[in-house]
Amino acid sequence: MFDGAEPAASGAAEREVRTTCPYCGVGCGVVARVAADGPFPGRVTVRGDSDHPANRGRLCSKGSALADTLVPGEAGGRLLHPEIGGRRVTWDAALAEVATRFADTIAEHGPDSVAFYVSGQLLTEDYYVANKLMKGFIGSANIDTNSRLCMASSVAGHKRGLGADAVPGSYADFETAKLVVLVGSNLAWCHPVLNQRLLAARAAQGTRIVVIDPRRTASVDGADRHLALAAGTDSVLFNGLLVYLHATGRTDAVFVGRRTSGEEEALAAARAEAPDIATVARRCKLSEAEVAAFYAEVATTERVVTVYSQGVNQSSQGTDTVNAILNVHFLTGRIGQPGMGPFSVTGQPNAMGGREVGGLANQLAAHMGFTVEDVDRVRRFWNAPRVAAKPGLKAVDLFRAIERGSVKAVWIMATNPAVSMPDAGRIRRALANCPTVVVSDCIRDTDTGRLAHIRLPAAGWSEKDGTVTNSDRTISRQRAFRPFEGEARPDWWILTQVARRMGFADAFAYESAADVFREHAALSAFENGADWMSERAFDIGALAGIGDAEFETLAPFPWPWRAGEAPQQRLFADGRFFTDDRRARFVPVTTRALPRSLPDGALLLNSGRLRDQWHTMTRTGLAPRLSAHAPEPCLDVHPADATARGLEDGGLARVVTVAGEALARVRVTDGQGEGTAFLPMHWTDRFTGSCVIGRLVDDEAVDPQSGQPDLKRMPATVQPYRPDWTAFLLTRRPVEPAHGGYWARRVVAGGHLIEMAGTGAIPADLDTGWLPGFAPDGAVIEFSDAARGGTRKAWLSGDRLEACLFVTAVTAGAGRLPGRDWLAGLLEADGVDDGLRGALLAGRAPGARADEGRIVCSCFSVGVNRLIATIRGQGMTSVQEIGAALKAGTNCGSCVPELKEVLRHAHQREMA
Ligand SMILES: Nc1nc2c(c(=O)[nH]1)N[C@H]1C(S)=C(S)[C@@H](COP(=O)(O)OP(=O)(O)OC[C@H]3O[C@@H](n4cnc5c(=O)[nH]c(N)nc54)[C@H](O)[C@@H]3O)O[C@H]1N2
Ligand SMILES: Nc1nc2c(c(=O)[nH]1)N[C@H]1C(S)=C(S)[C@@H](COP(=O)(O)OP(=O)(O)OC[C@H]3O[C@@H](n4cnc5c(=O)[nH]c(N)nc54)[C@H](O)[C@@H]3O)O[C@H]1N2
Ligand code: SF4
Ligand SMILES: [Mo]
Repeated sequence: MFDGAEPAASGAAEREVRTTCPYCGVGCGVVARVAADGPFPGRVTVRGDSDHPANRGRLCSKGSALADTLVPGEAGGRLLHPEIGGRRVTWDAALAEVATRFADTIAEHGPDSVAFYVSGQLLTEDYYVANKLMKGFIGSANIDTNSRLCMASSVAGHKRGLGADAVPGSYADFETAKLVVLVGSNLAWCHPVLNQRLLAARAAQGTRIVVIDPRRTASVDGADRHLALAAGTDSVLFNGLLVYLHATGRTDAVFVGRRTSGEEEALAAARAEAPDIATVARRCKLSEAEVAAFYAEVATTERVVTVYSQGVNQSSQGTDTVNAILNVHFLTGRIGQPGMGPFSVTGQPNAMGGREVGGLANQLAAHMGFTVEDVDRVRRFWNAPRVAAKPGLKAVDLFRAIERGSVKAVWIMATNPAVSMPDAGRIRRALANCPTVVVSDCIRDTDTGRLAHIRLPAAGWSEKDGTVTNSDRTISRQRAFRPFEGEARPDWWILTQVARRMGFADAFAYESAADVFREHAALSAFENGADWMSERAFDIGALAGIGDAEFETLAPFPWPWRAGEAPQQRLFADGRFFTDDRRARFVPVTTRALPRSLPDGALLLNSGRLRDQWHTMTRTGLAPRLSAHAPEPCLDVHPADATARGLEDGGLARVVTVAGEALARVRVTDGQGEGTAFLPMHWTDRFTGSCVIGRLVDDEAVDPQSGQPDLKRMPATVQPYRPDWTAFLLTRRPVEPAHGGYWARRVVAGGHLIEMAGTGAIPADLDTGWLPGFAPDGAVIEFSDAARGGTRKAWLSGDRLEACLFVTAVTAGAGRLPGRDWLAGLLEADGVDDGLRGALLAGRAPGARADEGRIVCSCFSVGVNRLIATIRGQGMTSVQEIGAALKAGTNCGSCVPELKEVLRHAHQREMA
C-alpha cells in the first residue's frame, strides 16, 4: 500500500548514508554505516559527518549512541501495527476510522471541535502536511506544537524586535566572537557539539564565556564567569545593562538613529527598575562587584554573542526577557555582523522547521500570519476551500478546551504531553474523557499512548526521510537507511492518507517527501516580493523545482535561498529589518514578580535536562550506556536546605506542589542555589513510580505574549521519604512495580534493573500484586535472613539467570544490598556455571571487579568508582591523565566537565 521507495533490504552491500541526528537543535550531520549482512537487524554504526557545517565530524554522547537505540524486537518497544482500542487492525481500517471520527465530529460540531498537537520532532514535510490539512482543509487553526513549551517566547520576541522570526547569525559567530554570554542555557549538556566548538575557540583564541544561570551547571566548567542570579531576574540584569551601556557612552548612535525605533521608551522602562548597579545586584541577588565586572566586559567587547534558551523562554515573562536581550544588541549595533548578535538556540531537531511551516496555532504557513492578505494568499496557493481566518488554541488552552469538551477529537503526533505539559495530571484526565484521541508514535507504550483510542505506528529515525532546520537556519536532509519496522509509516504519509479519506485527495496527492518539500519551497516564494527583504524572511524559492535526484543528494544550506540567488547565512547585515518601517524595534521591558508566591519553607523547583537522556526517554532510555549516567531521578538540593530538612545525599525525598507530588533520590550539591531545587524532566510512569515533572508544575503561569508556560519556577515542599525496606530487581523483561513506594527502572545489557524502596512490612509475597506480571521462568533459589530482615531470590532456567530480587530492611543491623554490576552482568553472560551459582545469592563473586558506580563517560562506560580509585591510586591531576589511562573523555568529550568535578572530589575527600 505504501509505494514510496523503500531502502534496500537485506543482502545489500555495505553502505554509508549521510543523515542528521534526531536529537537537539544543533543538527549534527551523521554518517550511518550499514553492514553488509543486511540493514536490519544487521549492524549499524554511526560517526559524525565531517562535511556537515554544524558539527564537522563531532558527535556528543547521545549522537554517538544512536545505533544503540535501534533496538529490534520486543526490547525496542516499537509500535509495529495500527491499533484501535488496543487491537491490531489494518492500516486501511485505522485510517478510515481516524478520517470518519474527525469528519463526523466536524460535521456535528464544526471545525474548531477538532485539534492536532504536534512536535518539533516531526520532519518539515510531516509538519507541512499536518498544518495544511488543519488550517487549509479542515478550516481550523487548532494545531499547536510542543514548541509552545520550548521556543514560543523566542518566536514572539523575534517578531517584536526583528519583525520576523529569524535567528540573525550562524554557528560560526560562536567562533568569531570575543565574548559569549549563555543565558539560561546549559549548552554543555543540551547543545554539546556547539559547546565543543565554543571551547575549541576559547582554547585557540581566548574567547571569554559568561554563564547566567541560578545553578552551577556543566557549562560553568568552561566559563570565565558565572552569575548565579535569582531565578526570573534576567530581565532586570539586561535592563540594567542597557542603562549602563547608555550611561557609559557605548551607544552606536548611527545604528540606533538610522536603524532602530523606540530607544527612549525602552531606556525609560529600564531606568525605572534598574537605574544602577546596586539596584540590579539587590534584585538579582548578586554582588555589585560581579554585576559591575560583567557590565564592564560587555561594554568593552564589541564582538558579543548572547545565547539564550529555556532559562529565558520557559517563563511567564519569557518574551520580555528575549526583548531585553535584543535591546542591548540594538543599542550597541551588535547585530548582523560576524561574531555578534542575539542567538536563540533551538531545542528540538526541527523546532525551526515547525516555525517555517506554521506549526504554531498563531501562524499560518511560510512565515505568514492571519492578516486578510496572508489568509487570501494561502487560500489561493493551496486552492483551499476554507482556510482558517483566525489563530487557533495554544497548547495550554487547547488541552483546557479538551477538558471542557469543546474539542472532541485530538490527534497527537511525536510528543508525549502526558509527561511534558504543565499540570500533566489534568492533561491525562482531559485525554481520558476526550471522545477521540489518536496518537502517532514510533514507540508503543508511552504515557500518552496509554490514553489513545487509536494508535498509529510512525516511522522513526533511520527509516524516515525529509528535511529539518537547525538553530542557525541550516536545512539538512534526514535520510532513511533501513526499511520500516513492522508496518510503521512516515507521518506525512499517514496524514496524507487521512486527508484523502476526508475528501481532499487532490490537494494531498503527495507520493514522496520530495513532493511535499517542493510545494513547501514554492509557497515560501509565492508573492514574496522582488527583494529578499521586501516581504517574508523565509524564502527557499530556489528549490521549488528541485528534482527527486537532487533532493536525494541535497547538501545542507541556510535559508533564505531565493530563486536566482545564493543561500544567505547572515541576516540584517545591511541594517534593515522585517518590521513595517524596516527598523529594529526596541521593546520597553518591565519585570514582573514571580508568578507564584513562595510559601515559607518551600523551595523554588527548577527543571530541565540531563546529559544523556532525551526528553521522555522513549529512545535514549533504550540504551544501557546512556541510562547509566543518571540511573535514577535525582532531586538536586543545596547542603543548607538538605540539612534544614533532614535530607541525606543518596536518600529519598517526597516533593509536593499544588499540582502533584513525586518521589526522587536526593543529590546534595553546592552547585544548586540555596532555596531552590532541580528535577530532571525525563522520567515517566514507564520508568519510575512517581516522578513525572509535568505533574508537579501547574498551568497557571503563562507568558501573555507567547502563551509559553513557566516550567522552571514552581514552589515545592520537600521532605525526606524514609523507607522501611529497600530492594532491587534484575529481570529480563520490564516490570512496573505497584507497591506504592519508590521505584526506578533502567535498561542494562540483557535486561532491566529496578531499584525499589517502600514503607510498611517487606512485601515478601510476589503474588500479592506488587510486581504485576512478573513471572520469570525457571527454578527459584532463595535465601531468607529473617533475623536481619532480608530476602534474596534468583530464578534460573538451566544455567541462564532469568531474574533476581534482593530485599532488605532499613533498620540498624539490617543487611546491606550488594552492588548491582556483577549480577547485571550475569543477565548477559552465556550461562551461570556451578562455580558462580554459589556466589549468586551473595551478590558478588570472589575477585569480581568493584561496581563502576554511576557512569560518567558513556562512550567507554567508565564509572565514578573506577575513576576515583584510579585517580587516587595513580595520583592523577588532570583530565588528560585520566584519558590516557582509562580513555574516559577521549571520544565525544561530553563528560569532560564531570571528569574535572570527579578529580576535584577525589582529592578533596582524600585530604579530608
Ligand atoms: N541532553 C539533552 N539535550 C537536549 C534535550 C534533552 O532532552 N536532553 N532537549 C533539547 C530541547 S527540546 C531543548 S528546548 C534544549 C534546552 O536546553 P537548555 O535550555 O540549555 O536546557 P534546560 O536544562 O531546560 O534549561 C537551561 C537552564 O536554565 C536554567 N534556568 C532556570 N531558571 C532560570 C532563570 O530564571 N534564569 C536563567 N538565566 N536560567 C534559568 C536552568 O537552571 C538550566 O540550567 O535542550 C535540547 N537538548
Ligand atoms: N517541567 C518541564 N517541562 C518541560 C520542559 C522543561 O524543561 N521542564 N521542557 C519542554 C520542552 S522545551 C520540550 S521540547 C518538551 C518535550 O517533550 P515531549 O515532546 O513530550 O517529549 P519527547 O520524549 O521528545 O516526545 C516525543 C515523542 O515522539 C516520539 N517520536 C519520535 N520520533 C517520532 C516520529 O518521527 N514520529 C512520531 N509520530 N513520533 C515520534 C517519541 O517516541 C516520543 O514519544 O517538554 C517540555 N516540558
Ligand atoms: S549535539 Fe549531540 S544531540 Fe545535538 S545534534 Fe549533535 S550529536 Fe545530536
Ligand atoms: Mo524544547
